[in-house]
Amino acid sequence: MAPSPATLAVAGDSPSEAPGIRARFLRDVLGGLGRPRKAIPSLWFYDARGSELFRRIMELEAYYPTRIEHEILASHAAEITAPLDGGPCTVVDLGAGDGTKTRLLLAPLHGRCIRSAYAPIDISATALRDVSARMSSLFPRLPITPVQAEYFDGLRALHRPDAGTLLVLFLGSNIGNLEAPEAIGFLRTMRSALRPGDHVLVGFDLLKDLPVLRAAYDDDAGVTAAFNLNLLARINRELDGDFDLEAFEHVAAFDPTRPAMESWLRSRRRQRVRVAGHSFRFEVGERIHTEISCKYRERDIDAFAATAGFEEIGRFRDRRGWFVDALWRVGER
Ligand code: AVJ
Repeated sequence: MAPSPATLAVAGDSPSEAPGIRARFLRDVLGGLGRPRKAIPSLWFYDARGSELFRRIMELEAYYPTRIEHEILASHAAEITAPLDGGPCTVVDLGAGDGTKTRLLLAPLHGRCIRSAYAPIDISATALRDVSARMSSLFPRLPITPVQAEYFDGLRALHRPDAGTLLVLFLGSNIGNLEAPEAIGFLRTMRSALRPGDHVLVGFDLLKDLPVLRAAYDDDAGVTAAFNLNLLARINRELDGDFDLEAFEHVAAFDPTRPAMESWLRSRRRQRVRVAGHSFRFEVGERIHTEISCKYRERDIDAFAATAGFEEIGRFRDRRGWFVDALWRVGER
């Protein structure tokens, strides 16, 4: 069946996001700023501007994960896709981003599987539209069903009856934005939505020298700082906020106990900020927690697979051992 351009329609096909998404953004921001330890979940970074800034982060010399994972996928695409042996298959892409890495895997699958399809899932309507348009020009006969959703909600998209075997991609160490218990819960939920024979490819950024980690999350060009601060600009734009962007600064630090890189926005002065009619006070130096990016040891990956009930069938690394893509399979029950 020829794919129609209608498959490119996304919830919120205007520059703004879907209405339900705005309500959740508002709830997370009011709830997060009302807590004694202020925090806003990192998924809200990705509006159109935030997705663009993240694309620029991925081009930075200092931000190694994208480049390295790209190398890993480029050299192992055939091995990674070999277990999906010719029947109908759907590639589900959690946090699809711009799809540069995904296309490396779609190319061999699309050539070999009888019917292959692509289901990108992303919180950003703009990113989804772009990745869908890009994939449909690269693979004109590939059916594409974009879903605008958070990761957890996106898993519901896995319940489609006719998708064939699934290859779920959770690349880029996106899993690192979840604290370990959350990550395990997420993988378990994913596992229960999958069927025997389905596969999952998960990217894990490994623990490494601190200067390398620090440079990746606080680059000299200030792109990561702009990415973090855009969260406040987005609140101003979408939630009628009055954050003074000059009055906050980007802070990134390593927490050895998790271990993880974490990001905050720190208030440079004592101030009061209004969001959607609500008022929040900041002391000098008070911080809003905005992101956790967990860093893994190889044994953490074993533990994740075992706890979530996957069988590992391959582990792919770069030469320096900085990043791992783990290929897991759902066994017969
Ligand atoms: C897209 C979540 C994997 O945590 O490394 C990059 C986002 N934040 N620089 C990461 C990010 C700051 C990135 N992930």
